[in-house]
Amino acid sequence: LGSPLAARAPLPAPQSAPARDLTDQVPPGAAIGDYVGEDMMIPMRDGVKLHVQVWRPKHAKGPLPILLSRSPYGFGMPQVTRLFTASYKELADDGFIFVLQDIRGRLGSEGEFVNLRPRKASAGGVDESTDTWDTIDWLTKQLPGTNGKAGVLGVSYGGWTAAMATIDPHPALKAVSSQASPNDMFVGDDFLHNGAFRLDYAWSWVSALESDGRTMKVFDFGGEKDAYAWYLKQTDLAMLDRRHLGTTMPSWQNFVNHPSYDGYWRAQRTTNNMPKRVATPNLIVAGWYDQEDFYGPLSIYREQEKGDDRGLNYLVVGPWNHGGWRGTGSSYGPFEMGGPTGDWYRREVELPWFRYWLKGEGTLNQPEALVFQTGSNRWQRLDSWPLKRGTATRNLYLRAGGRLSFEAPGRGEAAADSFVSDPANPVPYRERALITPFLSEGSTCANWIADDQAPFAKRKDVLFWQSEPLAQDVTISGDVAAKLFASTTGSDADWVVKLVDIHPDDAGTPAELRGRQRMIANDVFRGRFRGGYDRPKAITPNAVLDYRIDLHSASHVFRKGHRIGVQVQSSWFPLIGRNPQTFVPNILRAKPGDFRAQTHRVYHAPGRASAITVSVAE
Ligand code: PG9
Repeated sequence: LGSPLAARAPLPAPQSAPARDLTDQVPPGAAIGDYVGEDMMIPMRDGVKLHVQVWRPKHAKGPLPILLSRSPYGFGMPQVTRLFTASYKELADDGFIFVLQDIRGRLGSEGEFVNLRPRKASAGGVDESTDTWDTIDWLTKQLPGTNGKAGVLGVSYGGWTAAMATIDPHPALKAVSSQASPNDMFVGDDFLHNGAFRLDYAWSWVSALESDGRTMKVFDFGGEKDAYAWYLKQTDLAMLDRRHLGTTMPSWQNFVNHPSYDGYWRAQRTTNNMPKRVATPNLIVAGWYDQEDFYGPLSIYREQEKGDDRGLNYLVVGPWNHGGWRGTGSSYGPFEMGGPTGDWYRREVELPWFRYWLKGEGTLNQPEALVFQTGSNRWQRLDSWPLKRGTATRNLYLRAGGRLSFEAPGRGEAAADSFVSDPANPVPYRERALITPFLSEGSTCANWIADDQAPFAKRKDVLFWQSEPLAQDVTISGDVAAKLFASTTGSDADWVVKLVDIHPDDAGTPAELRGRQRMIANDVFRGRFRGGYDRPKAITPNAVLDYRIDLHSASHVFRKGHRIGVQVQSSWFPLIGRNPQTFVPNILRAKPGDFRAQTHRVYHAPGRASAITVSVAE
């Protein structure tokens, strides 16, 4: 294909991945600042005991509320120290009784771990909500020094357990904050996006959690540093666990056995389990650059909002990657955010939230949606998300000659652009993707969305459109979607769409940003699911079909002098496992011979006008 990336960028210096301390017991006499810790085992209704660390201030002036975090990853002392001295510092300084719990089947807890354990099937059953109920019940009755109130807080898996805590909540549960919680693993979170398998992440995560009983074990890639090279060598993905680990892993085999949207995925969808009428105050937190769970929090907010007649469902979206609000949050990659947004959020939003609901202190000055506008670097206090008024839906049309315009294509304009998508040479998602075992600290993988997208626009297997330099600022606020009219010579295809903000390439722009293409919205859609995620179907070769691809939402100002750009491609490796481009019933079982190069076309003619739909502030 003559890819300009064929001469691949040199590997950055190898990163050290310090081993995490996964010992989960509190050492005797452990103290962190004013906090002292101890281990306890709490009985659940089925007799299984779950391990918790309880940390309380030595010099508490009176009874304190409980803040519970529930996780499958374990709480080693270095992590706990970091919690109290950094990421939970504001809460810790104010004074709470922190309870850190290993969920069922993990580390010090008994029982069986089930990844994203669905809601109990029968009255006597257990799930994460019953385990939370039993934990809060025991703590409020047995633990001295509590004020009888509890909150649940966590990020990602921990955010999901916070969301699940709202199901049949314990009367002592007064508020939660579900942060970066996944909602639907098939549609948009960690493991698949619109049915396209997130290969690199899924393998790293499942092998870390499910290859060594209750503890974490980072997969050994045998010294390979280049993720693109390692995953390209892996054929027959259904057998990856048996081949590399000599065993099967439940989640991996579930991915293999549920190639389309069935009861397995439906039962896991968080909002299918959460109460239809919101009864527990929930501060839902999301990051615009969340590389793992961006769909989750925004879709949970939106669906819960339908049953929020009591006004208990709130949204915060900041300029952060996954969990970035637990750090300083001053920048993301080379993009400065105008101040320490993470510190500000923890001090001014999260702490008042829990003080108000759990201690009855302060006032709740929380807008319905607190949304950071990127590009202008300002927080907006909004009555709704997305906005109900003040924006107009407009199409950014993909035009002939690589032009992007708010004007629709006219008659006589060239009808389509095409490219050859070759699974033997998929488009990388980073110029040089490093192997990033799950939990390897200091990895840059968490920042990949900040990467300059300009090098990819030069590839022959990436279509690229750009606007003229903007005569004035263009502000978008709300949903972003792609409508593609497209065809393939094959019988299946992935469609990846990226919306980018292109910085001017001039002396007035800081060197690092010159000509840089900043990602504003993106996603992938697996063509076979055009008729529904539960109805995979071969694509008729050469048929022009329309695809609607959810690019989620954005709040961004494209500055005067910048250009708006769009890239379309059909692979994104190894972020997304390759589509063989020949329809096979199960892509994880595809054989090397199924992977074929195909020609893909994107149309931009009247009646077949491909476009990106945005909400432009009026
Ligand atoms: N994104 C991670 C995850 C959440 C839920 C299930 C699987 C993975 C996490 O960071 O916890």
